[in-house]
Amino acid sequence: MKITGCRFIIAYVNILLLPSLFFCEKTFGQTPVNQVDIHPWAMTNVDGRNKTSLNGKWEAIIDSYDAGKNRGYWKDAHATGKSDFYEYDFKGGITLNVPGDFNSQLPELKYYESTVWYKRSFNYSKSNNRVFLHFGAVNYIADVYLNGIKLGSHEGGFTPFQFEVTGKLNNGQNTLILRVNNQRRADGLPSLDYDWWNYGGITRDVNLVETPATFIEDYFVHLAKGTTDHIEGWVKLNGENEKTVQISIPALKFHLSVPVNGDGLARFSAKLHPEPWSPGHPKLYDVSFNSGADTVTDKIGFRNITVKGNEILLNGRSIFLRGVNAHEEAPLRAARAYTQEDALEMLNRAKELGCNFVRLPHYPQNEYVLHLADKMGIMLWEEIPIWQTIQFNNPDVKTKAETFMKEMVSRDRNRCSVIIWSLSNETTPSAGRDKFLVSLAGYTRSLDSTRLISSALNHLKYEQNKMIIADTLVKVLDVIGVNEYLGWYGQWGTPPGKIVWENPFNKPIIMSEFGAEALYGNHGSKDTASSWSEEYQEQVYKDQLTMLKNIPFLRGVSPWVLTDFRSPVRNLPRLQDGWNRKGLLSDKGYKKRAWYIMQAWYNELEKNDTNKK
Ligand code: GCB
Repeated sequence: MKITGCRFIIAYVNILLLPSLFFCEKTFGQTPVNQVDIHPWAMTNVDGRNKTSLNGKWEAIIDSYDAGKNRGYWKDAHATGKSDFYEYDFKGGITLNVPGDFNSQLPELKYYESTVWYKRSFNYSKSNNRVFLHFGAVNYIADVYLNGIKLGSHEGGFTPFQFEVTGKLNNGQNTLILRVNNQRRADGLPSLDYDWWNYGGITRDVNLVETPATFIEDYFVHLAKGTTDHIEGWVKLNGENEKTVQISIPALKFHLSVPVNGDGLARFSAKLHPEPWSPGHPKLYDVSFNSGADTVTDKIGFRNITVKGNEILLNGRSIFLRGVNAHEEAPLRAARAYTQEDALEMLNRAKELGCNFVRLPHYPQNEYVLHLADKMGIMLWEEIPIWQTIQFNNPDVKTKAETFMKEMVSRDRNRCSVIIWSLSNETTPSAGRDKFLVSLAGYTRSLDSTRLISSALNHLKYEQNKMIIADTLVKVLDVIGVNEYLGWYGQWGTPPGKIVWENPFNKPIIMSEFGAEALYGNHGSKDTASSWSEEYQEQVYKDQLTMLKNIPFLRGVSPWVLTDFRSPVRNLPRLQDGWNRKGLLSDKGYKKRAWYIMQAWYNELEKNDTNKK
């Protein structure tokens, strides 16, 4: 988006335009009791566990000056004597739904960016199990207190975290208090400026998870890179009591017992012939992992995704990604989306458009989205919130990026729908940026070497009629994502059919963003951007398709964006009113004219898609 400054880096222009497996045993280790854990890990597949939901109505205090930090709100103190008093109380105040962002729940919180304290009491009956408090996501910083004692903190609004509370719970009533702060930070990810709503709060599920003393903490099962008949993977135990892990895939008559090494890791590999997962055949297998008293089951699809020259290959066959971008928002409620129904609605609309691919920009969405995409046969791009300007020279920010990447990859690496891990969106090349992102690319591959690495780049050189990707990051990417807004932030200059894209990299290119704004129902000139009309947006899409169909090495597209979404930087009265209007669908879900242009092209492409069978 960027309203000021250059959209693309244009050099020599006189005409136009503005513009091998690595295991994180160290970081995954069990946190010693009493130690404050800054970046706690989270077990994979929380839904496959013995869990008790702590969702529901939580008591809350709006603390705009963040005063409760010094005044001890986590103590939940109550006056007992004649002369003492406290100037806060959860009782009798407001309540907020968990999960749910706080901004959309009360009118006075619409633009709120500061602290809200949350409280919830629950009963627990002592058992021999180990117990964990698991949070699907809290935006942005969470300080977590159990019965007046700090368990730890977590930074990052879109990934899960947990604290072990074994031995810390009362037999009977327990009180959980969270300080949640969604202030934007210069050293945050994202940083201060971005183009979506900063929904704060406990935005995803909260669960109390019970496990045996030794439990299955994490696992990764997949086809060996480039094969369709060779499954490999590992299972990581937490605890010391068990010496073997059993893995079974009953539908393939596969049952294996694997010894656990000194680090709690059981690696395996086997010749097997699963039916490959693809959009036309989204086959999932029940896979179960057992060790001692713990069993976890999952539904896993097997496919491989590779690149060869300019091609992207799914199970060895060339594919074209018919995509769309979609924020995690429920536009009808003007709120952060968080339910299964929200996820289904978004993916159904993408299917209706003719998509086999959805780019999830610019942060990891709810796990529901990924499970549904597995089931529905939709390929996904997942990204961490490195959006435009962040502090690339700040070592703390680098640590945060690695942590967010690790949290996303560990949560989702068993989801076959995810084919691309994206490092970042529209960053400006510099020595500091290159060092940071090159290292992040290596780190991501060390977490998962089976997927493709990409990034959405927007530094382009436009010379006469040639379009050249001018970003040094290309060298570490498997797939090059390009965001270009020709017809909107940048003028065409050359007729769309005459623009020649260059690709000296011998790598596939995806047009990861393009589009234009239009207010649904607003009609006007197809030639004037400032008409904000459906006709202008439609014309941009027609022109884009003329150009895109001419790019021989283009392997996918994802227009910006499926649905209008809320953004505080979009302040044109009547036309925007706090909404980014680049949706193919309006905030009420109505189709704009441009929708039909995309849909017709996708229908045409689908007819020739050999992967749909
Ligand atoms: C972009 C950004 C996206 C914005 C979009 C816009 O390049 O990646 O986050 O919302 O443009 O609408 O300007």
